Amino acid sequence: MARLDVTEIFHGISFPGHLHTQDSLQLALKFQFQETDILIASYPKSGTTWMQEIVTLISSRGDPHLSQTVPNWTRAPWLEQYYSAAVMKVPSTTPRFITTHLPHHLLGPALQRSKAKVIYVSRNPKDVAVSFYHFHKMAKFLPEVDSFPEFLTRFLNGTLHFGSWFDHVKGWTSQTVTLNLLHITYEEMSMDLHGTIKRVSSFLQCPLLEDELHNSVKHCSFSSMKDNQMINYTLIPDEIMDHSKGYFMRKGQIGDWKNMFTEEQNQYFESIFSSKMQDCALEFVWEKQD
Ligand code: PPS
Repeated sequence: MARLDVTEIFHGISFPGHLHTQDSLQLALKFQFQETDILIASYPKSGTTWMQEIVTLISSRGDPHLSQTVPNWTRAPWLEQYYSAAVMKVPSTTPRFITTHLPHHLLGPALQRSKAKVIYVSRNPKDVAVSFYHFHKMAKFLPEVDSFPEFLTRFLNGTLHFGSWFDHVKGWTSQTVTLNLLHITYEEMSMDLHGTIKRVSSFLQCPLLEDELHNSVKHCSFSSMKDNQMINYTLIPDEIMDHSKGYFMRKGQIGDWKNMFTEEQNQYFESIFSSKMQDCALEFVWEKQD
């Protein structure tokens, strides 16, 4: 399945045809969630892979064997991608880890009928935009990008692949009452990984002993994950991800947007952000705090 230049438009949102078909997207909306399922939902570049590693290590009680032998897309497949039906045998007696980049307005109806645990991961959108821009340069299944200003405009008006960041974040985070949902931010993971893993493990009803927690923290660090072939995407051939153009595990920092945004771009961003987020009380961490 190459289809590197194919775009699937589904409910008005573009998805890379390399990983999605109309059928796979449609099937995701009809997915029968089980009470034991654990769903990681996120807009791309928000810390998805990091959370996949965290839930793997929690379920393995800090033992890295699974995370070092099975690729993340097999451990926690994306529900809407074409291969997921084959990976997820239903029904399952053990908890299934599932990932999605779909917005809540598409996946919500399927989840409404279940008690599945949802972990929503968000990240400050300036860093998301920068990370996504760099990822477009290496991922050959995403459209070619020209300049950063043009990319930023498309990010802000919601016309990039995977749709609008604003709709995604507002849609999912407004569901803390209707769904069994835990909202975790990239910045929390970055500033307090130990505390975050503890929170996630208690949400998953899998509390860890201190040494299990310590091992989980160790194997979820940026340097550990950057060296782990099962999570750093180096298993993907250059024809699909051009590793000479950058790394998936790129910088892993809060506030990298400051190295990219001009003052003018920042003002433009702020004006769109404040108008689109006026109905939302979420607060974001924009730079590393000492
Ligand atoms: S994707 O393509 O949607 O699955 O990408 P996603 O995993 O959501 O986001 C990738 C960014 O997360 C960073 N990352 C980490 N940062 C710090 N520590 C750890 N352990 C970690 N794991 C992943 C990764 O480097 C990407 O961010 P940038 O800013 O590009 O470095």
